Amino acid sequence: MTIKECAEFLRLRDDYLILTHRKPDGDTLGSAAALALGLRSVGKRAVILENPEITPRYAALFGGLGIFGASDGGGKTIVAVDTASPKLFPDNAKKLGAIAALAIDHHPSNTRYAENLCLDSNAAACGELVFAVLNELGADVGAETATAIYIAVATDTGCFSYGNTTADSFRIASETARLGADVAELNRVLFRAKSKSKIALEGYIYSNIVYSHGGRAAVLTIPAEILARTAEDDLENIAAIPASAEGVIIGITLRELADEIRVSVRTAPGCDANVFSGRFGGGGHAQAAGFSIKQPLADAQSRIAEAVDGLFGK
Ligand SMILES: [Mn+2]
Repeated sequence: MTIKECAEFLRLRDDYLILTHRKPDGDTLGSAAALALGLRSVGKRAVILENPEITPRYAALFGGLGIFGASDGGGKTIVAVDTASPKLFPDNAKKLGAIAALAIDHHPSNTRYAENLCLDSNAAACGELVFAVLNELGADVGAETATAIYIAVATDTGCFSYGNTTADSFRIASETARLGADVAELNRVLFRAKSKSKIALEGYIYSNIVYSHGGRAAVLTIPAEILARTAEDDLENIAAIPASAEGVIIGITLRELADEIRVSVRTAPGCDANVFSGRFGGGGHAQAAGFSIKQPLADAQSRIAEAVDGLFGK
């Protein structure tokens, strides 16, 4: 459905329960917070289902808004934001996600699990769509809502530096600044402030990237023992590091978790991360995608090496 139809849908219903995806990032949380606050501003009831995986940094940014809570979903209109597939909901949201009335999303890989879908894969962030929907709805966008939208757009664009950044991203950011988002402070918290454990992790990353295929591929493996002394917050955006090396077309980051190898893929234009990840049952965006492999690390590494051979030749 279009932005207009999405706003009309929201105008007709009430009692919203908003779902975010697992490993919640700034976009899913910012989109949910802005949607909840915007709906409340037009007299609707709206809560966000508590996400057990929210990290301390985002809990500090969003926790004080009073919009997170528990619910069994009974009688609620369930809306999912920034979530491409029902597999991506945290455990407490899986049942509810399966009966979602609406999904607002910007992932081309969206599996159309919700009854209604408002999708624009040209949007850099789901938050851009939520902002448009709220404007269409005539919602009162105050400083808190503007802040949530800014967090969504700024984090999904890597502070307006990734290839997905558009004129709309800047326009929306500009509007949120006018509406009261403290852009300088948010940028400091989101992009410059680092824990000492994050700096230590970056030290490991910068000395352990393995290049191949004439420097066009960069693979980073973060083994379990390094992850054990790393906070979840520290891992945000680290997948961008291997791909940031000059000349790299595809940067792949493997994280050795207890039960699987989680893989993040970042690519330069012309190399499709969504297609690459799709071969392993994952997906995402053209320049940023991911997947999981439930095999030992060495097997995952060799399967990925084979797939990279497939891109560039041996
Ligand atoms: Mn997103």
